[in-house]
Amino acid sequence: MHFVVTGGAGFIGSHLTEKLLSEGYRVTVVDNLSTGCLSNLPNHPQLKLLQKDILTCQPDDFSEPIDGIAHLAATPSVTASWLEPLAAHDNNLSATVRVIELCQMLKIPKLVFASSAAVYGNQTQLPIVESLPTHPISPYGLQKLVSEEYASLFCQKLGLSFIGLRFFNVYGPRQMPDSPYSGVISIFVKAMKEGFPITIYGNGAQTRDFIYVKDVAMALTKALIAPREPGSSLICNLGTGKTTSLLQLVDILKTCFPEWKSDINFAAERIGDIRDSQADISKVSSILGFAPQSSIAAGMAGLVESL
Ligand code: UD2
Repeated sequence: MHFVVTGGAGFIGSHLTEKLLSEGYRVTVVDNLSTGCLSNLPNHPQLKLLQKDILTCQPDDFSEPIDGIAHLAATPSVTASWLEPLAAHDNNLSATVRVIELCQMLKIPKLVFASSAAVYGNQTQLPIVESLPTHPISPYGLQKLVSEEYASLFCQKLGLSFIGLRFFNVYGPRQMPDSPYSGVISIFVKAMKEGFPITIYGNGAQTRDFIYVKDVAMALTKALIAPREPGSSLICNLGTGKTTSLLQLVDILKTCFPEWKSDINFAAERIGDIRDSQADISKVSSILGFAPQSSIAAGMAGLVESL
């Protein structure tokens, strides 16, 4: 089978690409390398790179039949979506519409989409089940939600089978630590590795459902190969169902970096931050047979080992 991965040179996309290749599939990565890097990709005879923005892709860019497309290319930043909403709209929503058009023109039977827990906004009812009302509180969350709705609307018309996975907090090797808006784990790991202090916004009791990137790659692979009815639409949470507070996270990281002796600073809570987040993963478990393999401690050890 041959799969296309948009954003395949990025953090999550490169792990998916690796996983698909390791299972014997052929992969075409579409990436404009705006945030992805060539060094994230392996040298592999079954891998092709189309260095292009998905928005400008034409059907004749693809020479062989495609069994499924995983659409991960995006501007994955809440802050960027506030600062440059039109650019984020192009990269997060118009790009999805282009992918749907390509599915139509190239008769691609399966679309798997990287959605986000950001579609839920502030939920007080935990764990979060997919049936709760969505209420995005950022342009980014809105763009992910409308992308899901576009795909659901078109899939019936096109006989396309659509799976949207709402990622919770993904971490692991190749996540960029260099922006203040990067994931907290990549920021803390970089600081501890280099002996710098870390800053906790709020009191550290806030919790997140952190999922290791290799588990995300496994779930995406299952979604790509799962037999599904043509024209069907499925939306699932993708997390571990477990939560970790920032203080617990720091304790685990201290065991990974025993030589780290710098400070933990506490600063005001970040505006717009949610307090707690936890996925209900019953749906992805029962329909796709997904079960996370890495505990937070194991994932963190994998991440530290990769440095
Ligand atoms: C996640 C997603 C974001 C969006 C949002 C929706 C990531 C990286 N971000 O944001 O894209 O989907 O969920 O709810 O997955 N923190 C510190 N110190 C730091 C950095 C962060 O204390 O140096 C705190 C931060 O204030 C927050 C927690 O760590 O309470 C997690 O922050 P994050 O940026 O990793 O992820 P989150 O859940 O805010």
